[in-house]
Amino acid sequence: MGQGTSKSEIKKLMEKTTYSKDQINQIYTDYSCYIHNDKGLTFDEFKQFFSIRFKEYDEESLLTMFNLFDSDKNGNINFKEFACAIFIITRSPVEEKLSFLFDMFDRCPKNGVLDNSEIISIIQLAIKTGSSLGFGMKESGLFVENLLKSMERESNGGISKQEFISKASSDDKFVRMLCLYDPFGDLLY
Ligand SMILES: [Ca+2]
Ligand SMILES: [Ca+2]
Repeated sequence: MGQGTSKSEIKKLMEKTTYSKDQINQIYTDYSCYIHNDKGLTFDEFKQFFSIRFKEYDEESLLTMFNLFDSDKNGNINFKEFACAIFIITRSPVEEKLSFLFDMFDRCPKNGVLDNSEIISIIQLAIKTGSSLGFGMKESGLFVENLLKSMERESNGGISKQEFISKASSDDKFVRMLCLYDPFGDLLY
């Protein structure tokens, strides 16, 4: 496996993501089809890879997502960053997905709380992506309303990450509406 991914790094990756060695190899093969330089995926290549899953996402959300996955902040997604991204998007526990979504939407300003406008952005996106995934408008509307109400009761001036995770993790519908779901069967994403 290229890009200086050593055996011990693969082992670490397997521990972190719970993927088997074969699955890591499969992810690497898919990843290799999209890269055009050995630093890793550019933002455009990243978008191309995820275009089917995140087709309703706006550019700004995708860019924020890309930057969050780019943990060494070099402007490319290398293989390790990529495998972790795939894991967060699909198989990670719901709390981890929510933590990621929180970081993605805590952006203007990035201050450790979600204020009203950030909550509205996340809900607007959830409704848009949820309806394209087959969640009914009424169903998603009601769900979002309940989510908002329960959050309002708890918070003054913003929702902390802890509140957000504890409120939204009661079921995984919210993260699934935002396209963070584990695919069926043997599919990895
Ligand atoms: Ca990087
Ligand atoms: Ca904020």
